[in-house]
Amino acid sequence: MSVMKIMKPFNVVINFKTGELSPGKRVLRRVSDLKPLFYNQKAAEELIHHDDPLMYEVIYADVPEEGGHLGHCTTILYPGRVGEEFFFTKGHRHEKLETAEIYFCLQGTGKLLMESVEGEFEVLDMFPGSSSYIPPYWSHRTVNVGQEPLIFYCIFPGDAGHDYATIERHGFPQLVVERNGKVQLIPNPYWKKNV
Ligand code: PAN
Ligand code: ZN
Repeated sequence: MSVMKIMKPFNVVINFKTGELSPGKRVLRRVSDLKPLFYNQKAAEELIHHDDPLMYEVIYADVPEEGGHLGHCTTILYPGRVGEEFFFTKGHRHEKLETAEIYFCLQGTGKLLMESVEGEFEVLDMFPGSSSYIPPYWSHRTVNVGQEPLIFYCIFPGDAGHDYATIERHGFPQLVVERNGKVQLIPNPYWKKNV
């Protein structure tokens, strides 16, 4: 016999063009919220002092953060750069490492960077209709490499939890930059392999 509270089924409505999820709870992330994560700290400081641009919004459906439930949200990652680096999400691994996630892209063009706990690195393209499976044990970060907002829908186990500190310490193995008008992945000199 389950000890979970029985809750009522419900709908949320997602606008595929804007990423609005309603009803939902919105979290905003500005350049200052991601400050330690940028390769070019001087460029980040300049942007923060100028107008501290909004990088992304996450809109969460109201679901208990418990096993058995499925957390779901939209992310709207705006186009832009800090120095050469395209705007990205903080990136995290799940506190409960053995939990997976699905990212379904609604609008825009992006890269999904992933690193396993063993230090393997993988990148998937995100485009309208792409549905990316992030298996258990992989850290994940999205990068907007286009001119439009990158909008995607995420579904994850309610009890996954978010560990941001590990990524803040280690970084990802590669950076996504614009050089000579092109999107390029280059080695991250500050990356520390997970041990
Ligand atoms: C996503 C992310 C969302 C924002 O819902 O949380 O895209 O990225 P950060 O959490 O790295 O700021 C997800 O992966 N949830 O588990
Ligand atoms: Zn996640």
